[in-house]
Amino acid sequence: MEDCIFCKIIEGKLDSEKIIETANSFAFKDIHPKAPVHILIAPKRHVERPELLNAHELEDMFNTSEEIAQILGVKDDGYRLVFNVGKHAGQEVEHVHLHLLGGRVAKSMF
Ligand code: DGP
Repeated sequence: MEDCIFCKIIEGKLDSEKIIETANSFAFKDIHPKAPVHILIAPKRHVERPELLNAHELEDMFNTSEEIAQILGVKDDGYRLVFNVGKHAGQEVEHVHLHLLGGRVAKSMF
């Protein structure tokens, strides 16, 4: 999608610190990290809500998350995976993305 910042990153038109790219996903460092490890995993296709992801994209995003956790050394201690959906969740970018946060003990969300 033309005016989508994440589509531009995925297409290489905007710089990012890429971690991994697979057939369906593109993973890169969050520009405003909220944890020592903060990676965004986005589907390559422009999808605006998680329920519109297809099974291949979902499987790929979760497999990619696990691979990133392994590569960046947070798998054993654990990490958080978060989708922000809509305004009350503070979603800023309308191209679905999974946040992977790790590298420190997370505060309880509840
Ligand atoms: P969300 O609130 O779930 O929509 O998260 C959007 C995240 O995207 C936010 O943590 C900051 C990050 N972000 C926004 N613009 C850019 C960018 O141009 N490059 C990178 N690497 N991250 C971005």
